[in-house]
Amino acid sequence: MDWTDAKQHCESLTGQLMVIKTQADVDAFLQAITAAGYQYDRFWVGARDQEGDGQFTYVDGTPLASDSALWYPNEPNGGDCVQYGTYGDPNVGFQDNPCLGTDKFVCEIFQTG
Ligand SMILES: [Ca+2]
Ligand SMILES: [Ca+2]
Repeated sequence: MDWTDAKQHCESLTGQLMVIKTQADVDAFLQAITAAGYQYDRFWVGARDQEGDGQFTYVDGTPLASDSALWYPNEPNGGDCVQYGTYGDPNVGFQDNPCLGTDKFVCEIFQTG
């Protein structure tokens, strides 16, 4: 799915497109994709800069700083929707890419009780 379809799919499941803010979030993401059999892949995450180039916002409304240490080297560099993953080398991080690309994604599902 593209970024928008992925976001809506997660919302239809009473969740949200994965939000990664901390190293603990990164660890949970890597654990989830490894458990699902993925490696060296990239996944849409719940952040984009719809409001203006370089002003990234998570789907929960909080900002994603363009100088966050979670960005891959030399990113962001002009894309609009954020992916997180590995890119064929040991590094992992955010990349901004065209929103209409088709890619995997991880939903966070909210639970009560
Ligand atoms: Ca952009
Ligand atoms: Ca980019």
